[in-house]
Amino acid sequence: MSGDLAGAVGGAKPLTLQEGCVWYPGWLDSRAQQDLLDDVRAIVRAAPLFRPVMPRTGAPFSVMMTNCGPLGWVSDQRDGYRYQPLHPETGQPWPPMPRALLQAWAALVPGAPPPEACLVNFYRTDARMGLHQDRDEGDFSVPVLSLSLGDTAVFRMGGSERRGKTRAIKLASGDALVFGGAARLAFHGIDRVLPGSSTLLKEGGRINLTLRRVSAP
Ligand code: MD3
Ligand code: FE
Repeated sequence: MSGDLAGAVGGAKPLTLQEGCVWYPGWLDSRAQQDLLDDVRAIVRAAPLFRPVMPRTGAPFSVMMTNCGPLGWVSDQRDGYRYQPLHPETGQPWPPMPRALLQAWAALVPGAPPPEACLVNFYRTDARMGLHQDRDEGDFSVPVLSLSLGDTAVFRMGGSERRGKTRAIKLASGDALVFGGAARLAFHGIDRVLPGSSTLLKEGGRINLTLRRVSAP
């Protein structure tokens, strides 16, 4: 069950990290974080975590994933990165997006067409995500919204070229980030998770949810 996110907006002011990239530290208060975690647990029961592998090489990701919403992001060795309406292992449709996520989208990306996919990433404390761009969507004009739960992560972000300068910020439980404009195609990744930095997840680790528009509005 999810509470009213409108009442859960954190006190910290939004910070613009670069053009199109706005960070809302503590956007979800602890009650909203717990409620969203309950939603995530229900999603994982309906759509079990899977471990994607890289196209061609078949190298496994250290992050495990699932999705909710009409489409989900998947990857395997043969067919590579893509969005599809069915879970790759169960063959079932992804569960619907919880109301709390749709409310967060309406609040932080006002006027955007509805999100079609929410990718849910699970990091154990040894998981990482290398620097990459998100380019599997059909439209880059709509921002991506990220929400973090659990242990703090060192998030690294650069520009639209891999070799450019990067900066790192610590993303904590409850933080929201919006990536629009030029930031939509910025290189980004997770350097590491800081063990023991949050008590939200009993076994530690981190969850990141990214809401995305996949097809042209
Ligand atoms: C900037 N996830 O799922 S969230 C991803 O914390 C991903 O799990 C990381 O990168 C995580 O693709 C980083 C921040 C994020 C997410 C999507 C973006 C930044 C982004 C898409 C475009 C630009
Ligand atoms: Fe990404």
